Amino acid sequence: MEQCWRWFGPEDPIALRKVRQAGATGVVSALHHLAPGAIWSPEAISARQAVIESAGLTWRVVESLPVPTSIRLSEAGHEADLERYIQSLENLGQAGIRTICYNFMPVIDWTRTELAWQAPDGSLALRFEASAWVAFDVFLLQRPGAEAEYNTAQLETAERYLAGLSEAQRKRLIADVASGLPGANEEGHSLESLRDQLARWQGVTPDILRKRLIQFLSEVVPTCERYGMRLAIHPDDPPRPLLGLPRIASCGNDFEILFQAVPSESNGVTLCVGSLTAGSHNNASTLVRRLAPRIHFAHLRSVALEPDGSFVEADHLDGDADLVDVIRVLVAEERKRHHAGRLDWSIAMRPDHGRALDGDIDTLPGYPWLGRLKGLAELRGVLRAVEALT
Ligand code: DNO
Repeated sequence: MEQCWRWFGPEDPIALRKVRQAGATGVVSALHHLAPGAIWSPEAISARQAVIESAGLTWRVVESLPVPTSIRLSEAGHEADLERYIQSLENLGQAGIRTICYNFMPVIDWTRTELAWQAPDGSLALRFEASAWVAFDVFLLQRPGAEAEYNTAQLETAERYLAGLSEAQRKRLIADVASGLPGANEEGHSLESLRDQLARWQGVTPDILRKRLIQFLSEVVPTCERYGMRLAIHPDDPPRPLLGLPRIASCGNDFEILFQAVPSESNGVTLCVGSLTAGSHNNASTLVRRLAPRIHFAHLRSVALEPDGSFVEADHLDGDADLVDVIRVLVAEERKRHHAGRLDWSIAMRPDHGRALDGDIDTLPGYPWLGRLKGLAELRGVLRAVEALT
């Protein structure tokens, strides 16, 4: 498995020199300055490639090539956006980039209620607090119909939670949830614009969204096949419906439906262990075995899940998921591909997120320097041991 590092581009406070010193050889990046739907031109792609290569690294994975909302909503005129998406894929294929991560989550991408939860050792982690979520949805956003989706105990706990927050903490909660996290599909929202966006999605059921995703895949996969490229859908994070929006990449069945509908191996998945295991219905060891041939990219991290659905991002090897087992299965899968002569079908991995440690520099939420450095070092140790012993 190639050890990679997510780098947000020239604006990223972590220089590529540091990425190389961390021991990564591959870079996961995107042209974040381009709006979703804009064509990624050959010039823009090769300029980014040149910067990465001049640091002695390779641009291995695109995370993400965002799917414009018009396509996910199947709005009038979305065909032009689709053509541009295919053109971007074509340009990436020409440039030799083979793994493309994307997601189909509506309005809000990955979501947390706290971006600096202090762990007992003083490090700062991302956290999703169930009562904060209900408080946001029912009392701050005041989404029509939200109240009916929770039981009395949940509503009472949320009310108490909200009553305990200062004005500044309430503002913080709104900003943390609505403003969007790094790499998300859409620009951040205020409460007002979030309500407007939700209105756009009224009536879109999971079935409708799934059909659109399958349609999208059948349109883009032929281009991927031509270049030996692999699409890797990112799972819903957390893997449950939020704000009444449909989420269709939350469990093994969701992915299998996609694979059956569009059987090409170019239609694959990003195994984001932390996203998937934030749902008690998912087990990392089961999923990695079930999805192995379609896993083209792995986000390695783990969460500690609580009975009410709250979760906190744990240290990489210390959450609920058995990452040693996950790595063992991925190494075996990759070897199988290599033995079959598919030498460039390696599985890229990156340490996903990390806790901010004392001495860390100010970075994007979830993407600290020291926390990820520690994560990558631990994962590399496991990888080396698995490679040597299996
Ligand atoms: C969070 C990331 C997501 C991911 C997108 C993929 O840390 O895993 O932002 O990049 O959902 O499309």
